[in-house]
Amino acid sequence: MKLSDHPTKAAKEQGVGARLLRKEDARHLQGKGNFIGNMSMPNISEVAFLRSPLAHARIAATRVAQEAENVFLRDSLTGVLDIVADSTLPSYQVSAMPPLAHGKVRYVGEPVAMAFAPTRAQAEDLTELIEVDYDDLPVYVDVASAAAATSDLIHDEWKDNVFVSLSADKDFDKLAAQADVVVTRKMNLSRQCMLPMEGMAVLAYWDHQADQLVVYASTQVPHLIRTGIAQFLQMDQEQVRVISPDVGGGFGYKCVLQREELCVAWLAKTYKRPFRYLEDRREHLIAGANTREHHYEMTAYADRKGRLLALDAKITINGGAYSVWPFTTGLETGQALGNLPGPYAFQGYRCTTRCVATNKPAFLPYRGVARTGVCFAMELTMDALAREVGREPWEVRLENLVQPEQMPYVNVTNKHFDSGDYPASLRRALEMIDAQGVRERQQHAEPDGRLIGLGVATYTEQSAHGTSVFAAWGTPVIPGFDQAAVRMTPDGGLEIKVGVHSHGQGMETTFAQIANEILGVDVARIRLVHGDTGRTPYSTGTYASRSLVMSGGAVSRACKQLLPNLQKIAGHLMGADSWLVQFENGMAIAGDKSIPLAQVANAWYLNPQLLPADVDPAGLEVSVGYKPKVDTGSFSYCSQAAIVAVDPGTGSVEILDYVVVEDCGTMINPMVVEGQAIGGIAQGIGTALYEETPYDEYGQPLASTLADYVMPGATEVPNIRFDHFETPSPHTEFGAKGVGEGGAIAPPAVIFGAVNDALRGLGVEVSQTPLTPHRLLEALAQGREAG
Ligand code: MCN
Repeated sequence: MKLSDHPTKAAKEQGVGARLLRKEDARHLQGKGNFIGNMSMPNISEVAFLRSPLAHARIAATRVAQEAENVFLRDSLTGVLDIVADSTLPSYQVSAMPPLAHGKVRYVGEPVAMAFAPTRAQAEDLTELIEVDYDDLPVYVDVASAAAATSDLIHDEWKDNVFVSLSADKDFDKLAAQADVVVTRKMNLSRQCMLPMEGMAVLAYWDHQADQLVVYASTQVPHLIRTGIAQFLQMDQEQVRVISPDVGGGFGYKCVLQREELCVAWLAKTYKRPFRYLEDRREHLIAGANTREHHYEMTAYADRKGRLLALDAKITINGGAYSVWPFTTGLETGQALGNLPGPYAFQGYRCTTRCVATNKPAFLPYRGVARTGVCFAMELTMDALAREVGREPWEVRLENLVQPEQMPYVNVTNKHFDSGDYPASLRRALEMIDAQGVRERQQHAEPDGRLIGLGVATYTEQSAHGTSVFAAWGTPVIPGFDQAAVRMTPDGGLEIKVGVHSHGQGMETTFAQIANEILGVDVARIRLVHGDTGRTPYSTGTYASRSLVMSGGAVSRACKQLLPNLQKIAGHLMGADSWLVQFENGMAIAGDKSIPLAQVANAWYLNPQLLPADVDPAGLEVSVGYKPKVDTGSFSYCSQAAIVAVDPGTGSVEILDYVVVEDCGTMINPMVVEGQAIGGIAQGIGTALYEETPYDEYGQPLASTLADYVMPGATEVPNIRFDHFETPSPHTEFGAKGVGEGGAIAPPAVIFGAVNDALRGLGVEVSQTPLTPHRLLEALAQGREAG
């Protein structure tokens, strides 16, 4: 009998590829999540920080009122080292970030002092008993003034205000000289925040029984946080346990060690009792998560058909005042340099990328990392090139995309594209959005006077980067592998332990689907243990769309490693050859015989007399390490297209339609893949149209509440339509590639492309995010003036 004909086999509902509802949703929908803000603990103190009101100043004197207790300045934090995020990049300058400002302040909102009390309000009152005298220093808000400065540098010991500068030159002069067409453009992405629903949160206490510092942190990377806390508090790592409970979104904000986390850990270590700090929204907007501020000068060299021969780019990133630990400013800088060419096959490339220090909060690696910026710059350059050569924007792209027969393809920056059909994905997106229909519609004026435009973009998403890739960005973190531990319980359930952290990605479901595919255990009977350094294998954590490929790959391998023993025991119990035994729907099946998995597990744990003599004593529990076949990462890719309506009277932009054709290899759960993409696209729409943290010339942030900082809500996110390609990666388990960041990469490129398409008759091009009504009206007015 074939397995598919067996009476116990139901339709495949749970394994790889099933659109399963997320297990974890029930808990959250019923308000049963376990967030740090909801925790209570006897004798807990709440912590508040006094923050700098100035962007750049020396601390001349500090005075603490006599009645002030439990108040701390940098000097009071004995035994704590400054957070030093080092890098192996040769040009990199190290910024030592003290847990509390020392000697000078470098951005508005920088923590200068800390206080604790029974309530947050009382702790905030205590911080007001501290007086600080500041001597103003010149403030560097923009990259040009910061890079030009020769005195009063942001870090006194530096030679200039540049964190790091990288460059590449591959056959540029030779190929640029052959060009018939040269197109130059500038693009700018404004600084913005990251705004997960839950901000930074940390609770630390001393476990007297274990003689251990326990830190609950809202983090994506619990093991790294443990390493960092131990390093900067000068403790042994086994004396520190980090638990990351439910986390209300991370998006990259929570993959670094924050100074507030270090301070709270220090309090718990010092006073041996519980302390907690919860960042409020205003702190988050002013001093927390800052990202995206990129500036581009792009020159494309092409032939008359728009085939790109060479690209010259200058990229400047506003890195803020400090490099964060462990993902330094070198990461964003290296990613920008390496990923700018996108999915295109040109051969001449010259690029300089600088990350400049300014008096703004530290730059953090937001979802998509540098790729949202480089996709914006590259795709707007493609649009400009298409206009220049008089072709449709997609025709020029199809001319330049890496072709399927070229796969696997090593591009001009040595990226190893593993598999896929990039032109087919663009053609499918054009079909779904009805590009020809849009062109016909544009022949006639819209009844409401709005202008219609079509935008397209194709990008690659390097995911699951390997060891060598991270080494190229100078980070000390080595993320090219992961471990998983898998144990069958005596009643046939399964426990999976992983070091990555799921905080919205749905891994409690998708990792269970992987195990179900191999072992046939009901997903409801599989528990994912994550977010606790005391209970899970070491991992650098969740970021860079790495969890499925690395940690999910380890889960797959671990489940496969359980198989021989399971087969041996099951075969013995059924009187069948072990090699015949397969597992499905909670059953072990051999030909027309079957027994429940629970019976097999029970035999191993509780009925040794039933076991075959040669059973492996490793039993039904394994811990397995995994790395993909190559360490260059796997490359997902995607084409997105949108139709927008631009109102030239009000400057508003409405997204009328949005389509996505993505390929992340084999999908474990297509519903989760779509959810990840939709979330990312919503964030990308925010970058494109709404989100900005402006600063005045004194470095004062002008958006400090959600009344001034606009985020897209449900009404600003259109109904997004999908198609999926599934080209397996040759390098990973199941051929899966990462997808978590992808959605956020293309929307600014797509939306600006569409707006510029709508405005093409007016001779206006926009290229600065976010495209607020004000900016759009200004551009239209300039267009009218220019005639
Ligand atoms: N998946 C799948 N099939 C694939 C690829 C992925 O079913 N071929 C599923 C995975 O099993 C997993 C999810 O999609 O459940 C995302 O997997 P992956 O692409 O490996 O990304 P990570 O799990 O490593 O998540 C990190 C990524 C990043 S870098 C950011 S930033 C981000 C993101 O995920 N932050 C998020 N998505 C987020 N989603 C939420 N809700 N909250 C965040 O903070």
